[in-house]
Amino acid sequence: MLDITKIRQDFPILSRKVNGKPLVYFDNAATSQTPQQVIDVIVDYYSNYNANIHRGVHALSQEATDKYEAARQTVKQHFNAKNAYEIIFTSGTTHSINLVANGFATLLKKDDELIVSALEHHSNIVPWQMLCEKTGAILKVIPMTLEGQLDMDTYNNLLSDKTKLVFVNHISNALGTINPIKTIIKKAHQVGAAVLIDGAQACPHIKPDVQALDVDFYVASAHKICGPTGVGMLYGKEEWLNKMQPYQGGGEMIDQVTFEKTTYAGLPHKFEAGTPNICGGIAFAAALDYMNTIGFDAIAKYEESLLKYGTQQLLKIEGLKIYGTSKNKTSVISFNLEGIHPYDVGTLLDKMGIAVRTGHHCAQPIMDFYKIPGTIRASFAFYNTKTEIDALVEGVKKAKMMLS
Ligand code: 7TS
Repeated sequence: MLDITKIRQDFPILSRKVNGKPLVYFDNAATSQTPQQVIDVIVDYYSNYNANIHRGVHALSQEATDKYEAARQTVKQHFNAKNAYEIIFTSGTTHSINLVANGFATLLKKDDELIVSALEHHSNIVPWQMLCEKTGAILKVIPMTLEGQLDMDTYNNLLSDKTKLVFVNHISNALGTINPIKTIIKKAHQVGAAVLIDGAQACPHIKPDVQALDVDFYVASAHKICGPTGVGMLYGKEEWLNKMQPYQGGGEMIDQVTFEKTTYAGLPHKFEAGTPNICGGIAFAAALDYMNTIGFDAIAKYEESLLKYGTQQLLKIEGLKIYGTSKNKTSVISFNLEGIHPYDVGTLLDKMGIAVRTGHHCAQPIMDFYKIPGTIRASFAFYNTKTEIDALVEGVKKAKMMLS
Protein backbone atom coordinates (compact mmCIF):
# COMPACT_ATOMS: atom_id res chain seq x y z
CA MET A 1 0.00 0.00 0.00
CA LEU A 2 1.26 3.46 -0.91
CA ASP A 3 1.04 6.29 1.59
CA ILE A 4 -0.33 8.82 -0.90
CA THR A 5 -0.57 11.67 1.60
CA LYS A 6 3.14 11.30 2.33
CA ILE A 7 4.03 10.85 -1.35
CA ARG A 8 2.14 14.02 -2.28
CA GLN A 9 4.26 15.98 0.20
CA ASP A 10 7.29 15.14 -1.95
CA PHE A 11 5.80 17.20 -4.82
CA PRO A 12 5.72 20.93 -3.98
CA ILE A 13 3.71 21.78 -7.11
CA LEU A 14 0.78 19.62 -6.00
CA SER A 15 -0.10 22.05 -3.23
CA ARG A 16 -0.42 25.09 -5.49
CA LYS A 17 -3.64 26.61 -6.73
CA VAL A 18 -4.62 27.22 -10.34
CA ASN A 19 -7.34 29.76 -11.10
CA GLY A 20 -8.04 29.92 -7.38
CA LYS A 21 -8.69 26.16 -7.15
CA PRO A 22 -6.45 23.38 -5.83
CA LEU A 23 -4.47 21.99 -8.75
CA VAL A 24 -5.67 18.63 -10.05
CA TYR A 25 -2.87 17.50 -12.33
CA PHE A 26 -4.06 14.90 -14.82
CA ASP A 27 -1.63 15.62 -17.65
CA ASN A 28 0.99 13.12 -16.50
CA ALA A 29 1.28 11.47 -19.92
CA ALA A 30 2.58 14.80 -21.26
CA THR A 31 5.01 15.30 -18.39
CA SER A 32 5.13 14.11 -14.80
CA GLN A 33 5.75 16.32 -11.78
CA THR A 34 9.08 16.49 -9.99
CA PRO A 35 9.64 15.41 -6.38
CA GLN A 36 11.73 17.50 -3.97
CA GLN A 37 14.33 14.70 -3.92
CA VAL A 38 15.03 15.34 -7.63
CA ILE A 39 14.79 19.13 -7.31
CA ASP A 40 17.41 18.90 -4.51
CA VAL A 41 19.78 17.00 -6.81
CA ILE A 42 19.42 19.72 -9.47
CA VAL A 43 20.05 22.49 -6.93
CA ASP A 44 23.04 20.56 -5.52
CA TYR A 45 24.56 20.20 -9.00
CA TYR A 46 24.43 23.92 -9.81
CA SER A 47 25.32 24.94 -6.24
CA ASN A 48 28.28 22.64 -5.75
CA TYR A 49 29.85 20.89 -8.74
CA ASN A 50 28.70 22.43 -12.03
CA ALA A 51 31.48 21.72 -14.54
CA ASN A 52 32.00 20.19 -17.96
CA ILE A 53 32.67 16.46 -17.98
CA HIS A 54 35.19 14.03 -19.46
CA ARG A 55 37.71 16.79 -20.14
CA GLY A 56 38.90 18.66 -17.07
CA VAL A 57 41.67 17.62 -14.72
CA HIS A 58 40.20 19.83 -12.01
CA ALA A 59 38.18 18.57 -9.07
CA LEU A 60 34.77 19.88 -10.12
CA SER A 61 35.05 18.34 -13.57
CA GLN A 62 36.07 15.03 -12.05
CA GLU A 63 33.18 15.15 -9.59
CA ALA A 64 30.65 15.97 -12.31
CA THR A 65 32.08 13.21 -14.55
CA ASP A 66 31.87 10.65 -11.74
CA LYS A 67 28.26 11.58 -10.95
CA TYR A 68 27.29 11.54 -14.65
CA GLU A 69 28.83 8.11 -15.21
CA ALA A 70 27.27 6.85 -11.96
CA ALA A 71 23.94 8.04 -13.39
CA ARG A 72 24.57 5.92 -16.49
CA GLN A 73 25.11 2.93 -14.19
CA THR A 74 21.79 3.65 -12.45
CA VAL A 75 19.98 3.77 -15.80
CA LYS A 76 21.76 0.58 -16.89
CA GLN A 77 20.64 -1.19 -13.73
CA HIS A 78 17.09 0.11 -13.95
CA PHE A 79 16.63 -1.20 -17.48
CA ASN A 80 18.81 -4.25 -16.83
CA ALA A 81 21.11 -3.56 -19.78
CA LYS A 82 24.09 -5.86 -20.06
CA ASN A 83 26.62 -3.01 -20.30
CA ALA A 84 26.56 0.65 -19.22
CA TYR A 85 28.01 1.65 -22.61
CA GLU A 86 24.80 0.39 -24.23
CA ILE A 87 23.02 3.31 -22.54
CA ILE A 88 23.25 6.52 -24.59
CA PHE A 89 22.07 9.73 -22.94
CA THR A 90 19.93 11.79 -25.32
CA SER A 91 17.67 14.81 -24.99
CA GLY A 92 14.62 12.53 -24.86
CA THR A 93 12.59 9.93 -26.72
CA THR A 94 12.34 12.02 -29.89
CA HIS A 95 16.11 12.45 -30.04
CA SER A 96 16.67 8.73 -29.33
CA ILE A 97 14.41 7.67 -32.21
CA ASN A 98 16.01 10.16 -34.60
CA LEU A 99 19.42 8.86 -33.58
CA VAL A 100 18.49 5.28 -34.50
CA ALA A 101 16.68 6.31 -37.70
CA ASN A 102 19.76 8.22 -38.85
CA GLY A 103 22.01 5.37 -37.77
CA PHE A 104 20.12 3.02 -40.07
CA ALA A 105 20.51 5.24 -43.15
CA THR A 106 23.62 3.34 -44.25
CA LEU A 107 22.22 -0.08 -43.26
CA LEU A 108 19.14 -0.05 -45.52
CA LYS A 109 18.66 -0.37 -49.24
CA LYS A 110 15.78 0.37 -51.61
CA ASP A 111 12.67 -1.78 -51.03
CA ASP A 112 13.73 -2.95 -47.58
CA GLU A 113 10.66 -2.88 -45.38
CA LEU A 114 10.05 -1.18 -42.04
CA ILE A 115 7.00 -1.82 -39.86
CA VAL A 116 5.34 0.82 -37.70
CA SER A 117 2.03 0.63 -35.82
CA ALA A 118 -1.14 2.68 -36.13
CA LEU A 119 -0.87 3.54 -32.44
CA GLU A 120 2.32 5.61 -32.61
CA HIS A 121 3.18 9.10 -31.43
CA HIS A 122 4.37 11.26 -34.34
CA SER A 123 7.92 11.00 -33.05
CA ASN A 124 7.87 7.28 -33.84
CA ILE A 125 6.49 7.89 -37.34
CA VAL A 126 8.10 10.97 -38.86
CA PRO A 127 11.81 10.09 -38.37
CA TRP A 128 11.16 6.76 -40.14
CA GLN A 129 9.34 8.44 -43.02
CA MET A 130 12.40 10.68 -43.42
CA LEU A 131 14.59 7.56 -43.40
CA CYS A 132 12.41 5.95 -46.09
CA GLU A 133 12.74 9.07 -48.27
CA LYS A 134 16.51 8.89 -47.91
CA THR A 135 16.91 5.16 -48.54
CA GLY A 136 13.94 4.05 -50.67
CA ALA A 137 12.80 1.71 -47.90
CA ILE A 138 9.06 1.11 -47.56
CA LEU A 139 6.96 1.79 -44.46
CA LYS A 140 4.22 -0.74 -43.62
CA VAL A 141 1.60 -0.18 -40.91
CA ILE A 142 0.13 -2.60 -38.35
CA PRO A 143 -3.53 -1.55 -38.19
CA MET A 144 -5.47 -1.02 -34.97
CA THR A 145 -8.81 -2.36 -33.79
CA LEU A 146 -11.78 -0.41 -32.44
CA GLU A 147 -10.66 -1.18 -28.87
CA GLY A 148 -7.30 0.43 -29.64
CA GLN A 149 -5.29 -2.77 -29.86
CA LEU A 150 -2.87 -3.85 -32.54
CA ASP A 151 -4.11 -6.26 -35.19
CA MET A 152 -1.57 -8.98 -34.58
CA ASP A 153 -2.75 -11.22 -37.45
CA THR A 154 -1.94 -8.48 -39.93
CA TYR A 155 1.38 -7.93 -38.17
CA ASN A 156 2.28 -11.58 -38.73
CA ASN A 157 1.37 -11.23 -42.41
CA LEU A 158 3.43 -8.05 -42.84
CA LEU A 159 6.61 -9.71 -41.60
CA SER A 160 8.89 -11.17 -44.25
CA ASP A 161 12.56 -11.54 -45.02
CA LYS A 162 12.35 -7.99 -46.44
CA THR A 163 11.53 -6.60 -42.96
CA LYS A 164 14.57 -4.90 -41.46
CA LEU A 165 13.10 -2.95 -38.54
CA VAL A 166 9.93 -2.89 -36.46
CA PHE A 167 9.12 0.09 -34.19
CA VAL A 168 6.14 0.23 -31.88
CA ASN A 169 5.37 1.82 -28.58
CA HIS A 170 5.23 -0.17 -25.37
CA ILE A 171 2.17 1.85 -24.30
CA SER A 172 0.07 4.18 -26.44
CA ASN A 173 0.11 7.80 -25.24
CA ALA A 174 -3.32 8.59 -26.66
CA LEU A 175 -5.21 5.48 -25.50
CA GLY A 176 -3.11 3.82 -22.80
CA THR A 177 -3.04 0.41 -24.55
CA ILE A 178 -0.22 -1.85 -23.40
CA ASN A 179 1.08 -3.54 -26.53
CA PRO A 180 2.23 -7.18 -26.60
CA ILE A 181 5.84 -6.20 -27.19
CA LYS A 182 7.38 -9.51 -26.17
CA THR A 183 5.47 -11.28 -28.96
CA ILE A 184 6.18 -8.44 -31.40
CA ILE A 185 9.92 -8.71 -30.70
CA LYS A 186 9.98 -12.50 -30.93
CA LYS A 187 8.14 -12.56 -34.27
CA ALA A 188 10.37 -9.83 -35.74
CA HIS A 189 13.49 -11.72 -34.73
CA GLN A 190 12.19 -14.83 -36.48
CA VAL A 191 12.56 -12.96 -39.81
CA GLY A 192 15.83 -11.31 -38.78
CA ALA A 193 14.41 -7.81 -38.18
CA ALA A 194 15.53 -5.51 -35.36
CA VAL A 195 12.99 -3.92 -33.00
CA LEU A 196 12.83 -0.48 -31.40
CA ILE A 197 10.37 -0.05 -28.54
CA ASP A 198 9.23 3.47 -27.68
CA GLY A 199 8.94 3.25 -23.91
CA ALA A 200 8.06 6.92 -23.30
CA GLN A 201 4.66 6.07 -21.83
CA ALA A 202 5.61 2.75 -20.28
CA CYS A 203 8.45 3.84 -18.03
CA PRO A 204 6.27 5.84 -15.61
CA HIS A 205 4.32 2.64 -14.91
CA ILE A 206 6.53 -0.37 -15.65
CA LYS A 207 10.16 -1.29 -15.10
CA PRO A 208 11.27 -2.75 -18.44
CA ASP A 209 13.95 -5.46 -18.57
CA VAL A 210 15.67 -5.03 -21.92
CA GLN A 211 17.53 -8.33 -21.69
CA ALA A 212 14.42 -10.35 -20.81
CA LEU A 213 12.59 -8.61 -23.68
CA ASP A 214 15.56 -9.28 -25.95
CA VAL A 215 14.79 -5.89 -27.51
CA ASP A 216 17.32 -4.25 -29.84
CA PHE A 217 16.52 -0.63 -28.93
CA TYR A 218 14.46 0.82 -26.08
CA VAL A 219 13.91 4.57 -25.67
CA ALA A 220 12.45 6.82 -22.97
CA SER A 221 12.31 10.41 -21.64
CA ALA A 222 13.19 11.36 -18.05
CA HIS A 223 10.48 14.01 -17.79
CA LYS A 224 7.72 11.42 -17.84
CA ILE A 225 9.36 9.50 -14.96
CA CYS A 226 9.60 12.33 -12.40
CA GLY A 227 12.86 13.59 -13.93
CA PRO A 228 13.69 16.86 -15.71
CA THR A 229 12.93 17.78 -19.32
CA GLY A 230 15.66 17.70 -21.95
CA VAL A 231 17.15 14.35 -21.08
CA GLY A 232 16.36 10.76 -21.97
CA MET A 233 17.92 7.51 -22.95
CA LEU A 234 18.53 5.10 -25.76
CA TYR A 235 19.34 1.52 -24.94
CA GLY A 236 20.86 -0.28 -27.89
CA LYS A 237 22.35 -3.73 -28.15
CA GLU A 238 26.11 -3.38 -28.52
CA GLU A 239 26.21 -5.08 -31.94
CA TRP A 240 23.64 -2.63 -33.37
CA LEU A 241 25.26 0.45 -31.84
CA ASN A 242 28.57 -0.64 -33.35
CA LYS A 243 27.01 -1.05 -36.80
CA MET A 244 25.31 2.36 -36.75
CA GLN A 245 26.95 5.57 -37.93
CA PRO A 246 26.92 8.43 -35.37
CA TYR A 247 24.00 10.82 -35.62
CA GLN A 248 25.95 14.00 -34.88
CA GLY A 249 29.61 14.93 -35.17
CA GLY A 250 31.49 17.15 -32.76
CA GLY A 251 33.48 17.21 -29.57
CA GLU A 252 33.45 14.25 -27.20
CA MET A 253 32.47 11.70 -29.87
CA ILE A 254 35.86 11.41 -31.58
CA ASP A 255 39.02 9.41 -31.15
CA GLN A 256 41.38 11.31 -33.52
CA VAL A 257 40.61 14.30 -35.72
CA THR A 258 42.68 15.39 -38.70
CA PHE A 259 41.49 17.20 -41.83
CA GLU A 260 42.12 13.99 -43.78
CA LYS A 261 40.11 11.63 -41.56
CA THR A 262 38.39 11.45 -38.20
CA THR A 263 37.98 8.29 -36.17
CA TYR A 264 35.17 7.95 -33.68
CA ALA A 265 35.24 7.26 -29.97
CA GLY A 266 33.91 3.98 -28.65
CA LEU A 267 30.49 3.46 -27.07
CA PRO A 268 28.67 5.31 -25.60
CA HIS A 269 30.60 8.48 -26.52
CA LYS A 270 30.32 7.91 -30.29
CA PHE A 271 26.65 8.94 -29.98
CA GLU A 272 27.09 11.74 -27.43
CA ALA A 273 28.55 14.67 -29.37
CA GLY A 274 28.93 17.97 -27.55
CA THR A 275 28.37 18.93 -23.93
CA PRO A 276 25.45 16.84 -22.72
CA ASN A 277 22.71 17.74 -20.25
CA ILE A 278 24.97 16.82 -17.34
CA CYS A 279 22.68 17.93 -14.55
CA GLY A 280 19.75 16.34 -16.39
CA GLY A 281 21.46 12.96 -16.60
CA ILE A 282 22.27 13.02 -12.88
CA ALA A 283 18.71 14.12 -12.03
CA PHE A 284 17.31 11.39 -14.33
CA ALA A 285 19.10 8.79 -12.20
CA ALA A 286 17.78 10.46 -9.03
CA ALA A 287 14.25 10.22 -10.45
CA LEU A 288 14.69 6.50 -11.16
CA ASP A 289 15.98 6.03 -7.61
CA TYR A 290 12.92 7.86 -6.30
CA MET A 291 10.50 5.74 -8.36
CA ASN A 292 12.26 2.54 -7.34
CA THR A 293 12.03 3.52 -3.67
CA ILE A 294 8.26 3.76 -4.08
CA GLY A 295 8.31 0.55 -6.11
CA PHE A 296 6.86 -0.19 -9.54
CA ASP A 297 4.65 -3.06 -8.34
CA ALA A 298 2.94 -0.78 -5.83
CA ILE A 299 2.68 2.00 -8.42
CA ALA A 300 1.04 -0.32 -10.99
CA LYS A 301 -1.43 -1.69 -8.46
CA TYR A 302 -2.47 1.74 -7.21
CA GLU A 303 -2.76 3.25 -10.70
CA GLU A 304 -4.88 0.28 -11.75
CA SER A 305 -7.35 1.18 -8.98
CA LEU A 306 -7.39 4.82 -10.17
CA LEU A 307 -8.04 3.69 -13.74
CA LYS A 308 -10.88 1.42 -12.68
CA TYR A 309 -12.50 4.07 -10.50
CA GLY A 310 -12.07 6.85 -13.07
CA THR A 311 -13.49 4.71 -15.87
CA GLN A 312 -16.52 3.70 -13.80
CA GLN A 313 -17.27 7.25 -12.65
CA LEU A 314 -16.79 8.91 -16.03
CA LEU A 315 -18.94 6.35 -17.82
CA LYS A 316 -21.86 7.35 -15.58
CA ILE A 317 -21.98 10.63 -17.51
CA GLU A 318 -24.45 10.34 -20.34
CA GLY A 319 -22.99 10.95 -23.79
CA LEU A 320 -19.42 10.31 -22.63
CA LYS A 321 -17.42 7.94 -24.77
CA ILE A 322 -14.05 6.46 -23.88
CA TYR A 323 -11.53 5.71 -26.64
CA GLY A 324 -9.12 2.88 -25.92
CA THR A 325 -10.91 0.07 -24.15
CA SER A 326 -8.26 -2.62 -24.20
CA LYS A 327 -8.24 -4.84 -21.11
CA ASN A 328 -4.53 -4.34 -21.00
CA LYS A 329 -4.09 -0.61 -20.45
CA THR A 330 -2.51 1.92 -18.11
CA SER A 331 -4.02 4.86 -16.29
CA VAL A 332 -4.91 6.96 -19.32
CA ILE A 333 -8.54 7.80 -20.10
CA SER A 334 -9.19 9.43 -23.46
CA PHE A 335 -12.78 10.54 -23.88
CA ASN A 336 -15.24 12.87 -25.57
CA LEU A 337 -18.65 14.28 -24.80
CA GLU A 338 -21.15 13.80 -27.60
CA GLY A 339 -21.50 16.90 -29.77
CA ILE A 340 -18.92 18.94 -27.80
CA HIS A 341 -15.42 19.85 -28.94
CA PRO A 342 -12.70 18.45 -26.62
CA TYR A 343 -10.91 21.81 -26.55
CA ASP A 344 -13.94 23.53 -25.02
CA VAL A 345 -14.15 20.95 -22.23
CA GLY A 346 -10.41 21.23 -21.53
CA THR A 347 -10.63 25.02 -21.32
CA LEU A 348 -13.48 24.90 -18.79
CA LEU A 349 -11.70 22.22 -16.74
CA ASP A 350 -8.66 24.49 -16.58
CA LYS A 351 -10.82 27.24 -15.08
CA MET A 352 -11.62 24.71 -12.32
CA GLY A 353 -7.91 24.00 -11.70
CA ILE A 354 -8.00 20.66 -13.53
CA ALA A 355 -5.16 20.05 -16.01
CA VAL A 356 -5.94 17.62 -18.82
CA ARG A 357 -4.66 17.50 -22.36
CA THR A 358 -6.99 17.97 -25.31
CA GLY A 359 -6.32 17.45 -29.00
CA HIS A 360 -4.78 14.75 -31.13
CA HIS A 361 -1.95 14.02 -28.63
CA CYS A 362 0.59 13.89 -31.50
CA ALA A 363 -1.16 10.74 -32.69
CA GLN A 364 -3.21 11.99 -35.62
CA PRO A 365 -3.57 8.55 -37.29
CA ILE A 366 -5.48 7.34 -34.20
CA MET A 367 -7.83 10.32 -34.35
CA ASP A 368 -8.33 9.75 -38.10
CA PHE A 369 -9.17 6.11 -37.37
CA TYR A 370 -11.94 7.17 -34.96
CA LYS A 371 -12.90 10.11 -37.24
CA ILE A 372 -12.63 12.63 -34.40
CA PRO A 373 -10.62 15.87 -34.10
CA GLY A 374 -9.17 14.81 -30.78
CA THR A 375 -10.01 13.71 -27.26
CA ILE A 376 -9.88 14.95 -23.69
CA ARG A 377 -7.14 12.93 -22.03
CA ALA A 378 -6.87 12.45 -18.27
CA SER A 379 -3.68 10.58 -17.38
CA PHE A 380 -3.12 9.54 -13.77
CA ALA A 381 0.10 9.12 -11.83
CA PHE A 382 0.79 7.40 -8.52
CA TYR A 383 0.44 10.72 -6.66
CA ASN A 384 -3.13 11.28 -7.86
CA THR A 385 -6.17 10.41 -5.76
CA LYS A 386 -9.77 9.28 -6.10
CA THR A 387 -10.84 12.63 -4.62
CA GLU A 388 -9.15 14.32 -7.59
CA ILE A 389 -11.00 11.97 -9.93
CA ASP A 390 -14.25 13.04 -8.24
CA ALA A 391 -13.28 16.66 -8.98
CA LEU A 392 -12.70 15.73 -12.64
CA VAL A 393 -16.06 13.98 -12.91
CA GLU A 394 -17.85 16.96 -11.35
CA GLY A 395 -15.92 19.28 -13.66
CA VAL A 396 -16.87 17.30 -16.76
CA LYS A 397 -20.52 17.31 -15.69
CA LYS A 398 -20.40 21.09 -15.22
CA ALA A 399 -18.68 21.58 -18.57
CA LYS A 400 -21.29 19.42 -20.25
CA MET A 401 -24.08 21.51 -18.76
CA MET A 402 -22.46 24.77 -19.83
CA LEU A 403 -21.68 23.60 -23.37
CA SER A 404 -24.87 21.69 -24.23
N1 7TS B 1 6.59 8.60 -27.76
C1 7TS B 1 5.50 8.56 -27.00
C2 7TS B 1 4.72 7.29 -26.87
C3 7TS B 1 5.11 9.71 -26.31
O1 7TS B 1 4.04 9.68 -25.53
C4 7TS B 1 5.88 10.90 -26.44
C5 7TS B 1 5.48 12.19 -25.78
C6 7TS B 1 7.02 10.85 -27.23
C7 7TS B 1 7.34 9.69 -27.88
C8 7TS B 1 7.93 12.03 -27.36
O2 7TS B 1 8.59 12.26 -26.17
P1 7TS B 1 9.55 13.52 -25.98
O3 7TS B 1 9.91 13.48 -24.53
O4 7TS B 1 10.70 13.34 -26.87
O5 7TS B 1 8.72 14.71 -26.34
N2 7TS B 1 4.11 12.26 -25.50
C9 7TS B 1 3.41 13.36 -25.13
C10 7TS B 1 2.05 13.32 -24.86
O6 7TS B 1 1.35 12.31 -24.90
N3 7TS B 1 1.65 14.55 -24.53
O7 7TS B 1 2.70 15.38 -24.58
C11 7TS B 1 3.80 14.66 -24.96
